[in-house]
Amino acid sequence: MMAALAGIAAAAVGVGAGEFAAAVSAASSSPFAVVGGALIDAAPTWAKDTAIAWFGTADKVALLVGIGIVLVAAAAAAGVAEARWRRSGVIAFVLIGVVVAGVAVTRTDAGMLAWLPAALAGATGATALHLLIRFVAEAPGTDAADHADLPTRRRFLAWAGGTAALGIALAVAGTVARAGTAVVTNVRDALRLPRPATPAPAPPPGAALDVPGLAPLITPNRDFYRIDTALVVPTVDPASWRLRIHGMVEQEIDLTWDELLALPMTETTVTLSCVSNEVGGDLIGNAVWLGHPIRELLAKARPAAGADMVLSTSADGFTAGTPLEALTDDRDALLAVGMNGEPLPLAHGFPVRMVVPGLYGYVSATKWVTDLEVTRFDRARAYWTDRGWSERGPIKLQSRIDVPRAGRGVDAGDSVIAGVAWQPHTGVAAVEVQIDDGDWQRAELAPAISDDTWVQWRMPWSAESGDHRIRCRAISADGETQTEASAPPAPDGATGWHTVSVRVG
Ligand SMILES: Nc1nc2c(c(=O)[nH]1)N[C@H]1C(S)=C(S)[C@@H](COP(=O)(O)O)O[C@H]1N2
Ligand SMILES: [Mo]
Repeated sequence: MMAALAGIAAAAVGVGAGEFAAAVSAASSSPFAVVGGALIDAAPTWAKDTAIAWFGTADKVALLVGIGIVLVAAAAAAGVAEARWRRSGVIAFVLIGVVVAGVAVTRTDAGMLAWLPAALAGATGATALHLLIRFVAEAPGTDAADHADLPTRRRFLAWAGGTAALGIALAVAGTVARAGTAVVTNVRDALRLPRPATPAPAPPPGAALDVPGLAPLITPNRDFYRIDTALVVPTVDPASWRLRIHGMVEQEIDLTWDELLALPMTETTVTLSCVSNEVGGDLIGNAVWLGHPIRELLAKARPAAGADMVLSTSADGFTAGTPLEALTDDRDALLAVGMNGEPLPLAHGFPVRMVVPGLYGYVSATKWVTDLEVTRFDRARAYWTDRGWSERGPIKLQSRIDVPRAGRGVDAGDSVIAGVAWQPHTGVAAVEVQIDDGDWQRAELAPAISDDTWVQWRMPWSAESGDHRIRCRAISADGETQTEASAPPAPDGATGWHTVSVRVG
């Protein structure tokens, strides 16, 4: 009996972990839904017809309940087996996890991490069973479990009950997160954003180079890197969204979603980078943002003399400290509502975020923003500055080689080297490339959309057989040459030359 309970409690925590992981990760492959979906697809027509005849529109619920009953029975059996033959139950849990993970990746809507929730569920369940069974099986071959002394039984029940309760709590938390996401996703899907009073200029002809493997000039939303501290993506309903501008201002401002959308909208293309982006890394993207310039709102609020920072706060408590100047000068720092022609995706700050050309995200790009406090750097601290990162975060001059990829073979003969270079709000004047110890050569630089965006570059290369080292460096519109000195991301952004080693054969 105790062994069976151990199995069921372990299954509960495993399922809870899996459902929670599915709800909060982009994977969203709930192990239950995966098994249910696969069964529906595999079931012969007569079975489907019978199910519908028996259960009507509740057929799917009936299916999930059925899967639950089978799972409880299997888990109880695995517990009993584990008590008899050590590892057998644990292995059964792992196998179930592996099989469901395998099914998950073959589903048509499978994302890259589709296997994760089921794998986590199996691993968690197996671990829990391994730990719980220790109370039970002192004497292999006998069900010593039920003869355990009272204190042992009590402790077992407490642990098994706690484990099962944890599983239920995780599953409930996952369901709540999913429901919130579903509601806000529907609101987002129904939204029509206003047309910009100032549309983004079209990219100049030739701005997008035709080189396979080169990062696209505009990063599609689904490929745009995501960095934030939110375990569960905040779900903010525009109907209840409000922005407060306060602190060292003459006029406090309180803005609703409808009021924001009624203001003139600007559209602008801006490259956003994470301070944690390593040299050659991909925590960077370029998008067309739609929003209202923050400088207009601050002009209405009238910051007091002596203020030099705006502390922005998100719905989930994240904060960033942005130099007041970057929000009041002529650059297009936006309170953004749109990204590449759509409302902001939930993970990128729906309904409203900040985008400030020239500054790393951690000091400027607050997603799900709800509060702007005008203050001073010597009075307020922000999330990452409290954790040792620099107070100021201008994006450093950088360049990256996208083609050829490191470690990939290249065919000898006519080839091409290509990449991107950026220093938003300054602009890039040139990119140079060095092959092995040769001279630095100027690459062809495509025209930039603006100084706020990255720029693509390429250079023809007659690749000779052998191993080669390719490096690149950018020269900014200010005449600065990208430094060779290599620095890690902390505390204010990585530097160094991106270097790629390739074998030509
Ligand atoms: N609310 C909130 N906003 C945030 C963050 C965060 O953790 N929470 N991270 C910032 C960081 S470090 C970066 S690099 C950018 C990334 O924006 P993205 O996920 O849309 O690419 O968001 C910024 N805005
Ligand atoms: Mo970041």
